[in-house]
Amino acid sequence: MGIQVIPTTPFSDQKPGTSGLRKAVPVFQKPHYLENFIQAIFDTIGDPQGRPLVLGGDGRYFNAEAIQTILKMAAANGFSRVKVGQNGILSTPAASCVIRKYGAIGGIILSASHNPAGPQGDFGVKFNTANGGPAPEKVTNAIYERSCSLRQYTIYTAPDVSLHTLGEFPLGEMIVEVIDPVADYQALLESLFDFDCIHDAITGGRLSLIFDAMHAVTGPYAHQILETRLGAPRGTVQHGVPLPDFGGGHPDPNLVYAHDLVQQLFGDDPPVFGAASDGDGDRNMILGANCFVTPSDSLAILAANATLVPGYKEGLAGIARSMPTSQAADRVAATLGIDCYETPTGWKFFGNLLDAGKATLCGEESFGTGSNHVREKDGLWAVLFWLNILAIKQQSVADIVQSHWRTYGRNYYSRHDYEGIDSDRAHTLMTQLEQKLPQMVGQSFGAYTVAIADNFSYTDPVDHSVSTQQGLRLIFDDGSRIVYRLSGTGTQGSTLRVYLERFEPNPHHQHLDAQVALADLIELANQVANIQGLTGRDRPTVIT
Ligand code: VG1
Ligand code: CO
Repeated sequence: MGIQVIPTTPFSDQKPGTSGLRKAVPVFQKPHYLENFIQAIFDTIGDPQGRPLVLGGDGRYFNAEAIQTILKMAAANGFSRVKVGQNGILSTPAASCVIRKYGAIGGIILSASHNPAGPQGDFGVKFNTANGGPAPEKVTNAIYERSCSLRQYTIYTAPDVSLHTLGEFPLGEMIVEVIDPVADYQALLESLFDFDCIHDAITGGRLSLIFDAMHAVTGPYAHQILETRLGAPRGTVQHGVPLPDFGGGHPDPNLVYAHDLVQQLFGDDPPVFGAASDGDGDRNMILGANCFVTPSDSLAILAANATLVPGYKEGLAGIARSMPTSQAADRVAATLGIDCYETPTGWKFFGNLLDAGKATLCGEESFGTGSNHVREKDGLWAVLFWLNILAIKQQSVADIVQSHWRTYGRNYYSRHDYEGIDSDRAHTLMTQLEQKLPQMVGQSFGAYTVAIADNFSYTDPVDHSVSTQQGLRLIFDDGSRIVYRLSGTGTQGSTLRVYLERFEPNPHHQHLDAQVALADLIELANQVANIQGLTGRDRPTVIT
């Protein structure tokens, strides 16, 4: 027992991506790999005394082992207290909530989010700062630099700490505090939404629902909040037992991977509402009877109806969306007379806007929605926001969506992903396309004339930091767009994402299938970037 100093050599591949460091499990299992990255975090965050560190994960394979390693390293690195979720569980938004509530120095969340899990699946480590949000680029860059020069790490040698029982347990000089992963988070949501109104609508039979936890972290949260507190019948929460391999599934709540749920909402006798969340609980998919709400529309609809909900009844300071997210929210912001911010992809870019009080609601097209209540996107928060609106309006999801389109117009939207393509070819595609952009301005392609063609660059309005190369944009003179990005969360090859958007103001033309409505743009996107030629793929792997 005692503190050990372990010599190590740096790994050159510990640069965090869009959302933390994600690698295949066997990479994290390499000797010293996890330890090096954790030491790099600890060396970067400053004095660990006095304020707790928050620790938890989505329960995926390797979560339990990693938690023990991190606890022992925290004890050896001078932390006084670690608040860890019972059995090592904390969803991403719950971790953000706990960091903020208890003034923590920050938190470590173990998750690869929507990536599959298991011995051959993915694992990940995210570091969140004291505001509860993902570390901004200047912090992740500092962690990476530290990881490149690391020569040793320190760890306390002791038996594993049991995380089954709530309470405080010593580990060397440090206290390990095992907390209920749901309680603080539930209390926060209860302060925002009218739980009694939702409860009455559910138990009164006016609001039927199903929630698919995809065998990931939201199971215990959804059981407690939707069934126990809000009175939804047992069985409302499906796939509610978290499994280390997420049941072999892909815990990404979209039309492809949440097919069980989709079948029920589009089948016989569907419930009023259906939703799913991802591996770590920060994403959401919203469905109604025979209706899918795109995440971009969901953000706009929540914004337009926010004052119905107690936590937002005073109105919104502003809305923020990631650049590839559709401009539906911009139209609501314009009507409300509030600012709408356009940030690069990744929740870390919303942190400054939320901290500065410039934005209240934020969203990404990738099934991420959230607000200033925490500094992460929040799956169950979005579900409760919808339930609160439905309980008050007593309309179907489809009616709410269609009447929104009639008022604001419809932004037809779709994302086409080409997953696991050869990295060299993906980079060639992006480079060749970027070279073509300058001469494309002013050119016409059928009905579309290019107004702007660039590589998106963002200057943070709060700290003025600049983030360049955030996605290639073709913006047409009618506001339609094609955006191309390479994913920063994958672990195998490269994933090309193509985002397509077209505005339709005429209510008579708002009921097409998005793939049909966007057919011209899809064709153009493929042609301009020579996707088929360069990737060898004749169609996307996932369409959302
Ligand atoms: C994807 C999404 C992005 C999201 C990120 C993390 O990133 O596009 O919007 O913030 O995943 O989400 P990328 O770089 O692969 O496009 V989560 O729920 O996986 O932490
Ligand atoms: Co996630």
